Amino acid sequence: MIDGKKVLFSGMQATGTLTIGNYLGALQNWVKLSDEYECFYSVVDLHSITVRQDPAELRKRARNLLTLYIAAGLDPKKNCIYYQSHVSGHAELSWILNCFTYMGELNRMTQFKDKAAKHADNINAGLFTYPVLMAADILLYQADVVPVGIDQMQHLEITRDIAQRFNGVYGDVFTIPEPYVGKSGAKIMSLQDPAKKMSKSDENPNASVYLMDDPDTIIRKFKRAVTDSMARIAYTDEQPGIKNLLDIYCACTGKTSEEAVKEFDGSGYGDLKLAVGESVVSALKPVQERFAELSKDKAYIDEIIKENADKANYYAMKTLRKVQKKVGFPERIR
Ligand code: ATP
Ligand code: LTN
Repeated sequence: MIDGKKVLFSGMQATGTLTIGNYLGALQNWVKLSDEYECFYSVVDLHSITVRQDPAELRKRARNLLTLYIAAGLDPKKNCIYYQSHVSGHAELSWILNCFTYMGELNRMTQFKDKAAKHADNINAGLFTYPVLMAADILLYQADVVPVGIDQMQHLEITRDIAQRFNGVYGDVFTIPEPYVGKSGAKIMSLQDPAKKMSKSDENPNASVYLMDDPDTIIRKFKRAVTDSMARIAYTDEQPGIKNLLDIYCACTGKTSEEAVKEFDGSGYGDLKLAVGESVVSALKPVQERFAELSKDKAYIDEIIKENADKANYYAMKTLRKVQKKVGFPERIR
């Protein structure tokens, strides 16, 4: 609890251009929850280097991502929006938690298996212990809730296991966090292969709609979306392409899948694709406009970066000092 409010933590990697999967599955929910909780939203740049990055590119993308958090509607005076690398507590707590995490647990992580297969030439130890750093992110702020897409549930479970194990030894040190997954948009699929998650690192640009895509590109990508030959619009697993389009539509408009199915009763796939494309264009328009405005204001963004790093450090240190004491590190002499 901070000032009587429950705490929320979430983060995203600056590993590419955000897709509507990131927006509808995570960022949009962050904005919805931001009044109710004391929020920490991090640009998790320590996580990003588990895959090789070009330094100048990473710096640029990290700044764009931080700006995008604000453009999406998060008020940086109320929400702590900051770079993970500006708070050394993340790495320090991560080390300690590494000593409370089993190899066997990490071996089961599907994201590790996927990423290791994708980057076979660089299966580094950071990639393997990535979930421990994520646990440190969350536990450092004593977060009660963590809004994420479905793909991150396994990492939330291991976070809870690590926290419970630590608490079992040292008493109630960490708050046990709950995941928050939105009703629609929790798993947006690729437009070219609805069996695959839409991902910012997909090589096929038609598979993903990027947050910064212009309206014509968005409509074109939806027109090309892979569907089926069943010629009916229903929300069912038998029609994953159509289901995905309906999911996107619902996440953009706030409608339920029943309402959407009723609305498109009797329509052709072409009409559906166009309507979904248009709903995405209007959902993204304000974000794109604010992003363009904010990007011009260097001094404002710099001030946010500084202020919020200080705030994050303050809360992070509180937990870190407590943990260091619990595990038996000597007290600091002032
Ligand atoms: P990468 O392709 O680099 O692995 P990614 O697109 O999967 O990246 P992340 O940075 O891993 O994105 O995820 C940021 C947030 O967006 C997480 O909360 C994640 O659950 C959510 N997210 C990512 N992809 C989707 C998706 N297709 N549908 C819904 N949520 C998603
Ligand atoms: N692993 C997450 C990003 C992430 C995160 C976090 C999300 C790192 N630390 C803490 C929630 C809470 C991903 O989206 N790939």
